[in-house]
Amino acid sequence: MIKDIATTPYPDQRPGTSGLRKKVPVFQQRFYLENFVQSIFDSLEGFAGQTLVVGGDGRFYNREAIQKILKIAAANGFGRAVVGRGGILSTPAVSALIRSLGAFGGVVLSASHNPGGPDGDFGVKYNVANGGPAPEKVTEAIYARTRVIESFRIVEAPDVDIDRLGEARIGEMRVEIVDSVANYAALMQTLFDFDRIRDAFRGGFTMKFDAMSAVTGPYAHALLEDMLGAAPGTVLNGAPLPDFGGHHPDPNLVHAKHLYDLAMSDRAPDLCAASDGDGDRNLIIGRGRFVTPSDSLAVLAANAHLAPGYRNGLAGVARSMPTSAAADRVAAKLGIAIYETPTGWKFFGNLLDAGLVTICGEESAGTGSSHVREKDGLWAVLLWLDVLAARKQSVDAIMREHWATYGRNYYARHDYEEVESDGAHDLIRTLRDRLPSLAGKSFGALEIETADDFAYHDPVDGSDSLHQGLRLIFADGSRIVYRLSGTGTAGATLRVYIERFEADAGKQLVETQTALADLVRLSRDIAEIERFTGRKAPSVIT
Ligand code: VG1
Ligand code: CO
Repeated sequence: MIKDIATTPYPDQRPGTSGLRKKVPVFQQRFYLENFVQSIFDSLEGFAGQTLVVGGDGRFYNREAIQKILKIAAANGFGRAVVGRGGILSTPAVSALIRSLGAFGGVVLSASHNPGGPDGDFGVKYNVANGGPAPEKVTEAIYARTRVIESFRIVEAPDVDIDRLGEARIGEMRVEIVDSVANYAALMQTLFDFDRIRDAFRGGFTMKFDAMSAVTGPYAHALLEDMLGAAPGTVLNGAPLPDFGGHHPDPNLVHAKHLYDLAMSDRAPDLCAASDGDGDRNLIIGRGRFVTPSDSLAVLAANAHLAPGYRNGLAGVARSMPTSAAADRVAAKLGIAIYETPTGWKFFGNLLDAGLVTICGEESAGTGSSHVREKDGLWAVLLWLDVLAARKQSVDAIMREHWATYGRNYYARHDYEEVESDGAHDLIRTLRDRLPSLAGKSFGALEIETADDFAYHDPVDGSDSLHQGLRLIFADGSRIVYRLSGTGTAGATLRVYIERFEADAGKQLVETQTALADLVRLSRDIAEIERFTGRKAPSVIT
């Protein structure tokens, strides 16, 4: 039976960089989730009888949310829902399923790398028919709807057993519970030379992959250990837990420090890798060599043709604006286009759909390609494995060669997390007002050539996105970029991105913090970070 239930709007349901993210208790407020989901459906047209994919990273509240979403989807007229067993689907697996089923869209339940549990974070994101996150005009329509919503529709029915493969019904809607991994694993087999990678493992190649007690565990066990023959025990923390074992499932040098320490030790395997809560990010560390995500994008762009799925080369490359320009140098050499987009994967969708680019990446550990419309953690690991197997060199050797060929973009991101919101906004506003006076100014040997507020004009749909980060670009190509996070759930997070190019092969093996020291100092002084945030130093450096 379909019920129409009266509700009142919540004022805070504006999707950020990647969906709506809030603390679990916020989502548990009466009708909070229902309002948002009904607002999603109210902003869409033409889904009667169509398919909706639903899944999440298994964090606390995933199961309850799925039951509610299924009942609301049924009441709104979807014909079929496809759900990963146990409610588990990684973000790239949702994207792949939407595409291979020809689904109308999908709902991804995740707050990505943010901690989970009863007091942790939860998130809801809507993906469209191309498999990618809804573009801004859709997310803004959803938000507008949440401000005026008066009721939602829901089927009154018992919960569906999401742990058993097979079919069920809610009202008129069919519900299919599918294997979380199979479709995704099949897609990976079309892209990479599994025989070659298997040979490498057989020949003694060693790796550790840390699933961080999050969604990629089942995928990594199946792909790396079962299909590719990596030694049992290659996958660490491979069971998804609702609270990720109490950790941040964030594959960076702070939350995956144990992996970094292992890679730098004399017990180091050939490759250490990790992924985040929802499986779209990746961390790559070779024996004795950490690869920054920006460099990883550049190396993968330069070597992708070695993998069968990219044998014919790349149409183009796209990177988010704060990502280093290392990929630009590869694109220039390959004679292909490079696009610079705002932060967030939703901006790559149009470029991928139009066939303008094949590989995309963000400095925040996200890399992906035209195979789906999300960044994809295990895909990046598999492409690295395939490149390593093809080139038969170490990660370190490949990086050194890459820098010698293209030059090195030293890069770091400094995060000032959970600072007071007013101060952070004041900092940005003040700096934005000063931009015109900063251009042409010199600080020691560093001269600012351009200072602007990044705006993006989408070449495919003609839309404009303003205020996407403040850029200080120096005469030697160095950059400092400032922006506020759009995924945090407490206070504000200031992100400062610092980059310097080094063409001289003799100066390419300096420690990153040393190489960037002058720019780091300047980044704090120019924006008066301490005055506005009360912080002398960042909380996380990646
Ligand atoms: C961050 C990253 C951005 C990424 C986004 C979602 O956004 O900087 O590059 O696309 O997270 O990734 P922000 O607005 O906090 O800087 V995920 O793995 O959290 O879905
Ligand atoms: Co993620």
